[in-house]
Amino acid sequence: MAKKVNYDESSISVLEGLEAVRKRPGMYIGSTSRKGLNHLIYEIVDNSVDEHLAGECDLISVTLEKDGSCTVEDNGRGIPVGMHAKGLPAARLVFSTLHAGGKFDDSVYKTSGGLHGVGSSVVNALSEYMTVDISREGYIHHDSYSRGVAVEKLVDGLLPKVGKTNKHGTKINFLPDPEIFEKTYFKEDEVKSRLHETAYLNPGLTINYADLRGEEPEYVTYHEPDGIKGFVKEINKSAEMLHDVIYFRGASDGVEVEVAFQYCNEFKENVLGFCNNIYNSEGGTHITGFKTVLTTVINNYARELGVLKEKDANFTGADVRNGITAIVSVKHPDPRFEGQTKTKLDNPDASKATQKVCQDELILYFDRNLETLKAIISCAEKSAKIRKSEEKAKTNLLSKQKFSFDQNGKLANCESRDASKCEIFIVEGDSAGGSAKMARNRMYQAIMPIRGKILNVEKASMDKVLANAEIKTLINAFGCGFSEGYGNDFDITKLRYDKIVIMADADVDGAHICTLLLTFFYRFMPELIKEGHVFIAMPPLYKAIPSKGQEEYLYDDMALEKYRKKMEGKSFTLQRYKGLGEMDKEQLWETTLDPERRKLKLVEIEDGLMASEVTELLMGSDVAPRKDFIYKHAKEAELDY
Ligand code: TSJ
Repeated sequence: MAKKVNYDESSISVLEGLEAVRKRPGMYIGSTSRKGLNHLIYEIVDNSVDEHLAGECDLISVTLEKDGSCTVEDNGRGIPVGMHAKGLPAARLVFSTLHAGGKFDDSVYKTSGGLHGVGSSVVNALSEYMTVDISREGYIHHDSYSRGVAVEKLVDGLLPKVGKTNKHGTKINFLPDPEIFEKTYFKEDEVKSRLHETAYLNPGLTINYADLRGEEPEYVTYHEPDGIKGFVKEINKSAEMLHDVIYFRGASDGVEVEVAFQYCNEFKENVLGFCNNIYNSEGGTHITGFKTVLTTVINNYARELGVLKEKDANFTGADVRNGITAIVSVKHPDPRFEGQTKTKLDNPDASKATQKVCQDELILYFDRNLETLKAIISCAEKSAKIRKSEEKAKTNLLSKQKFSFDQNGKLANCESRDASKCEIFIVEGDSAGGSAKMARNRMYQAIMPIRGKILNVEKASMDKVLANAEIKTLINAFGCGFSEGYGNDFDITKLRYDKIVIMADADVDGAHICTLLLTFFYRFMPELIKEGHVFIAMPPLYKAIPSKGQEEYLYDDMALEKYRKKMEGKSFTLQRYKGLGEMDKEQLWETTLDPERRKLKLVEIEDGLMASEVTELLMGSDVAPRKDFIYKHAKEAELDY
């Protein structure tokens, strides 16, 4: 009897806890857009990774099921199923209590990822259904939930046994609740990228991925025995590498530090930080620790070798990192995070430990590998040269800025000054620009036509971009300055438009212009992209005109295929748009400008691997993959707004 009362009480508090999650899901998973959706998977997978870190699991499988649900299974010990002090089976408690850190036995989780463990009950609360199968102690123990509420009947207070087994492990299947999420279709590229990253960070782990949703199922196995060394190799695979990957590890003050890096002949830097296997998109103390030591060490060697003379100024940190791809991965017993997305590692001892380990190991390595050292120093020299020319270009730009504001009258600004409602369309070509100016809602939509040809960004020639009149007009129009290398004039709070929309033809030239603009934003105003202000307009490729019924715009070949199926037997003519210039102003409004009907692709950068790929594509010298990237992302576009 006492037990029963107990159960009721805990189930009530459970409900209240998870009800809060359903009321304010954003508070728990960041957002209910697709980003939040994919996080559900990561929350669950991270638990299995923790089991791996505890030394108890070496295989995880992640399956995107046909019905839209996701299954995560591991070969760990299985979540304990015994009766917990609170009168419920331990496993049920895991899925029905909001536990800070999400772990009911923290001794095991010394290295788990800080804020990221909030999860399994949150995922449960936000799932239309969730089923749990735990194999341990000879049996499969089963449980099930609907929107966070347990629906499985307990047997003598415990989870029902639904079969015998000599295996052990945990299997979770869940379907994100469409009442909560704007979209419930997992984005496979992001899931794969994240799983691949997890495999690099856990060299002893194998992750089997399956996507059973399409007509052709997809299977991928991620196993990366070379760890972060392999990760760096993968990021640099299409670049001209200047030396073998340098790798070292060490520990100091109870913090483990692992570093891999390699320089390439590219004008970019890419330093990724991880704490307890979780990517820190905002960096943090481990990253600053590494950068500080690298800058000092390289400058000291440069003076020692006479590359820098007495009168010369030191290389800046950015100079020293010119061409580097680096991964700094630390394991910390008690990680703290700060920053806008709480992904910036904040522990001062992580910086100290990283500095200690890097200082010792870098000197040990460079003393023995002079050729590599020289190659790295010449990267810094190149960067310093370019930096100086850019500084000049920027000074010129800034001094002329006030007078050059929209000299040639090309920007058709909007009337409203309410930045949250304003949009600016950067339109390829004067004729499309002209139609767009006529078609737009002039209250909220600004139009800036640009001609693509003049804007030819080779890597390392951004000074030319800055000299471009149209780019100057853009910088002025955005109102928030820009930043690169030295100083930081960028202030996103001054941004005059909530959405910056690139509108280019769906052909090679259009893709090129798109790339150039994205490169420009990525390099000089990365916050615009990180904070979700940059979009690519998706004008339709076709207009279908049936002999009877409504005309329809078709945005890609998939849509055309669907339309063909729908119209089977009926006749229609197909008009193909070769470019924006072919549309009259009504068509342009209907298809590309009207917030109710248009399609915009949000430009986003999610995890470390993806960010590196994007950097590679946008900043690298290889043109072909860059084009593919733009096409692919354009093809995957959906209605983001
Ligand atoms: F979090 C979760 F419930 F969603 C979940 C947990 C999801 C998945 C796919 C796996 C897991 C999980 C949990 N895998 N392995 C474990 N291990 C434990 O919970 C566990 C097992 C044994 C012991 C022990 O001390 O004997 C301790 C723990 C934490």
